[in-house]
Amino acid sequence: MSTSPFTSTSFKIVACLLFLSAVSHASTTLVSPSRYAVTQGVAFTLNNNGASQFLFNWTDPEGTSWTNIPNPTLVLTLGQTYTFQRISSFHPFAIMNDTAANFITGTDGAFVRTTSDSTTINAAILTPTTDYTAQPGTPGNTISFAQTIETYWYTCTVPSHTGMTGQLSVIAIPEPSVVGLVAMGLTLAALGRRFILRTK
Ligand SMILES: [Cu+2]
Repeated sequence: MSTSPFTSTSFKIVACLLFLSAVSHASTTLVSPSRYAVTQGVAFTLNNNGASQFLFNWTDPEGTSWTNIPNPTLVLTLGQTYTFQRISSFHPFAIMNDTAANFITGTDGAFVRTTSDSTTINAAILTPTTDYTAQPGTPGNTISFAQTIETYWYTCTVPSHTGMTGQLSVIAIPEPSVVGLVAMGLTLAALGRRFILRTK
């Protein structure tokens, strides 16, 4: 009796599971540390950790909830609408265009503004600015973000709150699909190779 895990039947089952996991991935995928691909429109509610970070909360359409994620980089999909709502007092949340890259440094989850000049910050906020600034409150107002393919940035408009900053990257093809398909291909190739070697 064979004890090989790579019998024809088990190989087919593994291949099917890998394929299903690749094509039916969740709306939100943690692509790399602090970098989240969110492929369907969701409502982000924004809390904060003092004056140092925004904390993002959202629930995917299929029901998965993400809670108090600090300053995530969000990879958003073109054609989807995302809303942002502040849920506590203070710390207005504003979306800026990519000119903000001139005064932002850091990496996913740890971006920092290098300026505290309100004129500079305000000049980068999408216009009309009231449409792209979520004012705080309990709950605060909601802004809607329908976008083009570009890199955007978010920040707290309080000039000295330099760490309340992050990136919104808008892409046409969801990142996890590409990553998932490549991973699936490599896995299947490796499994197939082992299977062939085993059956020789
Ligand atoms: Cu703030």
